Amino acid sequence: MSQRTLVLLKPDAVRRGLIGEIIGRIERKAGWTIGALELRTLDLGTLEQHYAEHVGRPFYEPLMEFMASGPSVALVVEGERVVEGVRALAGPTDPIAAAPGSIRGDFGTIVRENLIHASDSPESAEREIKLFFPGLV
Ligand code: RTP
Ligand code: MG
Repeated sequence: MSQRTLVLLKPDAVRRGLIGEIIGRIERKAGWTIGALELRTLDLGTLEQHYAEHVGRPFYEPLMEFMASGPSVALVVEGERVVEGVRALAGPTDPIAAAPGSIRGDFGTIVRENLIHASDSPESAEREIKLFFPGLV
């Protein structure tokens, strides 16, 4: 089943020079393609909408500050089961619990600075794609 998902390479991934490494892993999956891609420092308005589900949680404010701390790379990935697939490549939220071989497992240590965001459902993906790439059909 072909799908789309919204992926963010977070500011830690960009600062650490891991854009190529992470996009390379996504790109090498058979049949997956990149439908849109942009380097951008995310503004608080966009981030408030993106992380609306986390308002009020203790990690919300530091998360917003971190996500606005430098450029991120936003991309749309298209292909067979990409929603589940990119989250599998990323690994679980806590990088220490993430298996080696996953992006977070290979490169992360801090829960907040876990390198990558990927939509958690096809419905979230469509909402997030509209938010980050309003011109994309
Ligand atoms: P994401 O939304 O970024 O793809 O990550 P996720 O689904 O794996 O994790 P989620 O629960 O949606 O949390 C969003 C992001 O908030 C940061 N976080 N910090 N306890 C903490 O300090 C904490 N918990 C979550 C992470 O950056 C996480 O990806
Ligand atoms: Mg999430």
